[in-house]
Amino acid sequence: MIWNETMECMDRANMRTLQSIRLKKTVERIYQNCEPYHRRMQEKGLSPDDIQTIDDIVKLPFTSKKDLRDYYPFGLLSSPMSEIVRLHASSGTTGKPIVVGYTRNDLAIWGEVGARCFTAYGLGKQDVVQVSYGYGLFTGGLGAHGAVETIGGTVIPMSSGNTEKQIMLMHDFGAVGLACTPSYALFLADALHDSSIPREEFKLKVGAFGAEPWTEEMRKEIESKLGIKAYDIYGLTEIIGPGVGHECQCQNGTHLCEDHFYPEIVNPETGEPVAPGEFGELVFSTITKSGMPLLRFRTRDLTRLIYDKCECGRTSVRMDRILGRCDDMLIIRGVNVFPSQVESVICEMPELEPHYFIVVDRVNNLDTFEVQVEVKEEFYSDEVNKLLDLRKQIVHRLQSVIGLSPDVKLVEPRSLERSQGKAKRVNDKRKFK
Ligand code: DLL
Repeated sequence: MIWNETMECMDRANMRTLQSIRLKKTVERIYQNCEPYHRRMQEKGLSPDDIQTIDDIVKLPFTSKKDLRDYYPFGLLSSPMSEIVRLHASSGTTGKPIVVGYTRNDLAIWGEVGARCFTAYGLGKQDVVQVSYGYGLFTGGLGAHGAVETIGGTVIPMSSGNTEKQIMLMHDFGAVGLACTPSYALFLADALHDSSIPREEFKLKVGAFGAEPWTEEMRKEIESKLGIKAYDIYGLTEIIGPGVGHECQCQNGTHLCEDHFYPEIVNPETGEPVAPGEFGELVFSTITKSGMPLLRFRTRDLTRLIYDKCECGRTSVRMDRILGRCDDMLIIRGVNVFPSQVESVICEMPELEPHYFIVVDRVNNLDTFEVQVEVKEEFYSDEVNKLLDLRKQIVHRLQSVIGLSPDVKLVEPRSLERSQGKAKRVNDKRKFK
């Protein structure tokens, strides 16, 4: 099933015309209403008249996560606060999060693109869908929620955690769809298996999994353990949240909603466009949003674009799986974590040396997150209570900055390995499994 055939199956020439019109309008809006963009365009000698077609997009300046941090919290809005009806946020590289404001119209766009995703997975009005992404500032919960409501399905706003209850309600409410991170899906699969309820009593058929990278092998594991079809859903806070792209029944690439979010692939080092079909960094311009439209946002995600027509009938461009990131962002239990956030907490505590090491692993399908940190000589004590107290403080601080509680290991001064060149601060063991 296709939610919006006109847009999802439009021929390429018409799509480019539509994108040109929408880009032009967006650039005019931003130029008039957003001072930092206005200034940056002027510095490049650009005015909205220089943008006539979508091909002119390469003239425009890039936007990065750093820009969102520099203009924190509302400096990149192109609408007055009175028009903003919702705020979401995700991790920045240090203490402050990055913030996105949505107008009512932006929320309608989000519902529309989300509806395309869930329709492509074969879900509809008659279906109950359990949303087990976190609700709150993270876009996962409310994004998937809006999508299910838009298709007229019945949403269970479960949020993440509380596994026993997840299994009970999935069973009792007859959930056909499940939306959560792929790692949580695997965790739920084991819990479902361990529960006393037989699989035949569950109606579960389809999953919408994203917010973190996952592999074909993981898909196979989820599909066989849960006995469902597992589909990819892609998105990022800066652009809108989940719904920027989705797989279809062919499970052969993630269709992008390119009538709203125009994708480019650039060389991550030079910023130059790569040849068609080549891998590089994914860049998005929002071409319909009004609250915080962004031009040429550098996602740091590495992938490639596929323009061949898909067998499902959609003509929209597809992206390949995300190969990784070209920055050091880690995604742990679906939460974005930058080593620099850990560093900023450690450096502000007088008891600690600025030497730390992060170890991430996956045990029983759940991510583990350990932070080893050196305690200064004068604070390193034989008194266990003192150290336990310090450990508690660090966990508490990290929890409030990152939104996750790591397992903190206090180590003796000068015990962590020093590097000769670039410091190696992270061991992500998950990559090798
Ligand atoms: O993770 C939005 C989302 C929620 C997407 C629920 C899908 C489902 P952020 O927290 O801003 O937003 O993180 C965005 O997560 O740049 C990718 O690196 C990664 N990511 C998101 N979806 C996928 C996916 C949400 N399907 C960052 N595959 C992005 C691989 C993904 N990576």
